[in-house]
Amino acid sequence: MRDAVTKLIKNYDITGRYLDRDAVDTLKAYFETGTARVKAASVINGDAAGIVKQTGLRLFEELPELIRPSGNAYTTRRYAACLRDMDYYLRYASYALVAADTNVLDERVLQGLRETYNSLNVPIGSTVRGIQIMKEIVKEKVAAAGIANPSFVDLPFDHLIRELSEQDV
Ligand SMILES: CCC1=C(C)/C(=C/C2=NC(=C\c3[nH]c(/C=C4\NC(=O)[C@H](C)[C@H]4CC)c(C)c3CCC(=O)O)/C(CCC(=O)O)=C2C)NC1=O
Repeated sequence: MRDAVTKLIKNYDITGRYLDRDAVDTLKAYFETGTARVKAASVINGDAAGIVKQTGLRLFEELPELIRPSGNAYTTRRYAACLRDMDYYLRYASYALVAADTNVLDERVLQGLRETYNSLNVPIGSTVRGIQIMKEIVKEKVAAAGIANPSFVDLPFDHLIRELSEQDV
């Protein structure tokens, strides 16, 4: 697992360089956005269950076939598994926000996920839609908490969306 700082130091250490101007700019940006990123994470932590619940409601309202008898989220067990997955995405997105790096998502969430979903017929497009809805809800809450320019919140969600959507080769 890595964050923006360990990633940077690792890259400079590999080539035995002192931190140059680019590195300092990257570090400055990391520390300048630090308070906002931590605040966004605490907005998430403060209402994680509510965010997951709202995401589910909006997703199933938009795609009601998911919870009909032929749908993948039909039955109490699968409905719960779906919301649990959304909870995983939210929790790991909050880690990635604090780290200012998406590596934790690659290592802990995305590895093997598409294969698992494909083998269980979990619809990836609908899951991606769920993550988009969750991103919007989180951004609304972060903005409502008075954090200016909440666009940095996009990073982990967009990464999950991009990696999950990727076509099979
Ligand atoms: C922390 C990293 C991590 C992730 C991400 C994870 C995902 C994950 N989701 C699973 C299942 C599942 N995932 C879903 C999700 C959905 N179905 C839908 O129709 C919706 C579109 C969607 C919710 C948005 C469902 C319904 C299952 C159960 C499928 C089944 O057992 O038939 C499974 C199979 C094993 C299980 O049921 O627990 C895994 C491994 N597990 C992990 O440890």
